[in-house]
Amino acid sequence: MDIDPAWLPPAAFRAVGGRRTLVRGAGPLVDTVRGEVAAACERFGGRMVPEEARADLVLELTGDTGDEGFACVRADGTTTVTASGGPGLLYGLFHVVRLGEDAFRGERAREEHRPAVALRMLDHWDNVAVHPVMGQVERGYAGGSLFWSDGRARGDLERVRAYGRLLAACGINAVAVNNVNVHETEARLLTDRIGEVADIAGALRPYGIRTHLSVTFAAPVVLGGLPTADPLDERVRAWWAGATARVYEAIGDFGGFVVKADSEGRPGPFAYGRTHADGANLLAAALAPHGGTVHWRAFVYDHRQDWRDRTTDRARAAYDHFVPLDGEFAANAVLQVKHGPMDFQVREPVSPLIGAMPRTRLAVEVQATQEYTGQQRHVCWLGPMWSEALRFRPDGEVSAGRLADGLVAVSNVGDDPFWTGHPLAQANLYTFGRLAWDPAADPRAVLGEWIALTRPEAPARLEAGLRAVLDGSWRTYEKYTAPLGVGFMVQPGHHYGPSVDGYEYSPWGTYHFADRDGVGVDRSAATGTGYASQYAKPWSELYESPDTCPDDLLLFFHHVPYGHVLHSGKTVIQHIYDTHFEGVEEAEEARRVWAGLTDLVDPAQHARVADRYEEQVRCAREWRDQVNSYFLRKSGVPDERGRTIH
Ligand code: GCW
Repeated sequence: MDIDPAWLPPAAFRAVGGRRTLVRGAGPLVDTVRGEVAAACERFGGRMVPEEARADLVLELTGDTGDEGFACVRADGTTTVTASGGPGLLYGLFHVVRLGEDAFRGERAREEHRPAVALRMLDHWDNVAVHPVMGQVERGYAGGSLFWSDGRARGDLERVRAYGRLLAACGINAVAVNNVNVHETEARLLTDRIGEVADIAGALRPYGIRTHLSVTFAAPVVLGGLPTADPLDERVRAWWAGATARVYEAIGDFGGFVVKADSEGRPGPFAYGRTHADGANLLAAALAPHGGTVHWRAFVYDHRQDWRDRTTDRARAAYDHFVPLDGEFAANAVLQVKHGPMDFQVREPVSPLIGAMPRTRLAVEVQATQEYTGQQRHVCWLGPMWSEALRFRPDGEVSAGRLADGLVAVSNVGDDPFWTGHPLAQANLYTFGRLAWDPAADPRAVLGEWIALTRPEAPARLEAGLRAVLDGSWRTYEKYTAPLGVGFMVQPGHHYGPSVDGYEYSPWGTYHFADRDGVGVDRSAATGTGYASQYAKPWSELYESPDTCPDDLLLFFHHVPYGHVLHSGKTVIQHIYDTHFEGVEEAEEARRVWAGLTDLVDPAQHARVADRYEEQVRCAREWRDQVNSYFLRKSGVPDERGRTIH
């Protein structure tokens, strides 16, 4: 099967390709721009023109827009894009592609575009060797890895280059090529196997993408033969400096390291009585002379807790571990924080760490791979969720300050011909890139862009159909899964499908505490774990009381009786029943809408999505029936509307 062109089908270049274009400037990314325009012209009959000739489109390396910014203006029949850096010129070209014919109509006042966030990154949780439990890609739902296959580099660099092209077209500029859980084979990418990483970096570079590597904190021991990985040991520091210098010999523009330390059993500084700042600064020092950055993950919590112990609250962990270290991290260390305090659930509050470390560089991590949101068998467009998180202001609506230096998504891409397994999951990847470029963008406008690019000739009925099935899909998914922010209730291990008590008596810190009287986790300061007080005002006050806590998050913050009345006017138990019935109905309706688009979508793609809708509806019914039956049996409260609950 051919590889799906995703949001860069040839027809997306029709407007550019039919015109006379002048590209002015030199450098590798300018060559990429030239190559793109030349290919489009070949297809659509336009041409590249020389200096003196009249041009419809000028793409020019000049001005002062910063490396990634560009300006666009149209006057006297010519559209001009200027940029002071190669990446900016490339982004400017893709901007014109997005505008399509509009780029060549009338006049356009000069507009400057610059990314609001400097680092826009995808982390691949790809293993080099197939892991006995996690497989080739940890939490991967799109086939194998684009980069690795069964212990080796996959070698298909054309595909990697095509991937880089798609990423550049939505504004992503960094990729980490291996899993943050760094196993034995993968550890060696840092040393004797760096050449394989260099090949990938070479294929991504023409699209302005820097390559990063996940490394193990124990590398000096497992690769260097040292007796310790203590960050304050001179031998350890020298080993990292040497290893890092050799990485830069192979990859001159290498981005840096990603580290998961003291997290879910990975090695880290705690073993040596050192702090996470000591750990991060060790790697930061090795990278600094070369201009690299260490991304140090804040996903540190006790994954061996006793479910009987109600005083330990996993949600508190990142804040408790890291806030005392504010100000201690090196300038080229970035703390990478999951957007919520738990783990990529369908509904979580924004992590209180965001905004609480003003003297530390921060990157926010979201999960495009749909581990907890339907595993790319369900349609769940996450744009609105990410947008809510990115618009969150730690001190209320007061500051418009900088939230993060970086935005990172765990990639949802594999070697699948549609890239993302579920063809409609491509929308998540595109939306992530565009929101990373501009976190204030309206996600629905971004969805519109994605539709227009992906299907340039789409009749209104297709556009409306795609919007109908994608727009509300996150809320639909939320409705038929765990209610009111309580989270989890998934099958342990693989995390697909319902199991209400699946994690209730486990060591993972993921409980809902349902009993015959009520459900939810008391995280208030007055009577609970105190998590609510990790927020600044007004959030700490708002979350503290069930009276002011938003309905969506009620069970995340409070344990309430089933008869507790929500702001919506419904009781908690009736809300659970109603949303679960509605969620299934909405999934069925989406399946119906998709079925009506048969004549407008490529048959292979239509069939793939139609199959997945069968599975989504089956699974949604399973969720509905297990969750509703569970709560009926616990509470004894019947459904007001007398529907079938088993
Ligand atoms: O969500 C959990 C996943 C793990 C993952 C971990 C993490 C890479 O279940 O598979 O490990 O988060 O983010 O480190």
